[in-house]
Amino acid sequence: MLNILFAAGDDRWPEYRPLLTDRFDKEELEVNLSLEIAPEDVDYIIYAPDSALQDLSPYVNCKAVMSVWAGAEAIVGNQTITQPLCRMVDSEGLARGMVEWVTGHVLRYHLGMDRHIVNPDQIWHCDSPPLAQQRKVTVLGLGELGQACANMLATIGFQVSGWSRNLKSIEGITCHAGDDGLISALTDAQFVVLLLPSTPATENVINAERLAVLAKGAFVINPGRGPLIDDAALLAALSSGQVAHATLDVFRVEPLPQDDPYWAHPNVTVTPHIAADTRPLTASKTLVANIAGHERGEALKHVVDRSAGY
Ligand code: NDP
Ligand code: OXD
Repeated sequence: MLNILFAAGDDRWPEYRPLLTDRFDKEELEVNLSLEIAPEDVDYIIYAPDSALQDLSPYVNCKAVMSVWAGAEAIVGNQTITQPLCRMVDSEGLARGMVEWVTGHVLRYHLGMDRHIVNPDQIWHCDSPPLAQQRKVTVLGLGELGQACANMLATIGFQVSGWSRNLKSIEGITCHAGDDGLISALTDAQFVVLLLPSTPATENVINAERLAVLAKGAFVINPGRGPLIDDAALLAALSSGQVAHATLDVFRVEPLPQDDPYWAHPNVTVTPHIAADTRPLTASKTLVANIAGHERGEALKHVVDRSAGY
């Protein structure tokens, strides 16, 4: 019998409980899944960074902490988590949501939808948009989510470049890595999609110098994390027209304070950190599969590299 502590928020428990139970049954694992278990008896913790449980030091026999979030920046610094820490990777739910959100926002700008949707003067805008193959899109971060988005955008026909820490080889995507690679990836890009984790190395990766190499009138789409952008530099680039419009889903402070200039800016679309939710149905499948695999002696999947911060 495995003891699985659910510490991903009591509000999430009613939805997760039957789904996790069903998945454990399918894996033929006998478990005690509960909100309360004596710490020394706990085998695995299903966790969320916003959990009331912050001191994990009493869980001395815990084999792994499995976060339901993809981003790990809020937990990598928790010194009481000494157990292996796994993050959420879910190609059937989270990644699909991100692909839909990113593709939707890229297509909005590519097709110039706004001027037809909001057209109070009833202007007959008859210039048709170019084809996707005439547009360069750069995706910063080619991990689980960045790669899924880059592949979809390439399938639609965009010229897609990507940037990551380690150089990748992905069919249909021009891949770059490292500092020089970043400037090459961004030069003349008409769209930039940020899907990097928030780490000390990625803070302000989008700054004045890098915004300046984009194509004039580029679009910036950030579903990654707020600290990836130097906000003052982005606001200046929006004022000068170097950036035509930005869609921002994540911010340094969330919810975004009412007096933040992003709210009032006519060329900024704010969405409230909804780009890609963890979907309990598919997330339960990946959580339980990881635990079941580990119990069979397989290596844990999606383990956070604490030294890299993601
Ligand atoms: P991954 O860890 O799979 O991918 C991260 C990518 O970023 C990798 O390609 C990695 O490079 C690259 N990277 C990391 N550090 C650097 C660096 N210093 N320089 C260049 N590239 C770097 O993460 P996911 O794709 O699963 O998620 C990405 C982020 O999306 C999450 O961290 C989270 O912040 C955000 N997110 C936002 C959501 C929302 O609703 N808004 C929902 C879910 C996630 P390499 O491949 O070489 O390691
Ligand atoms: C996540 C997020 O990291 O929703 O999962 O941002």
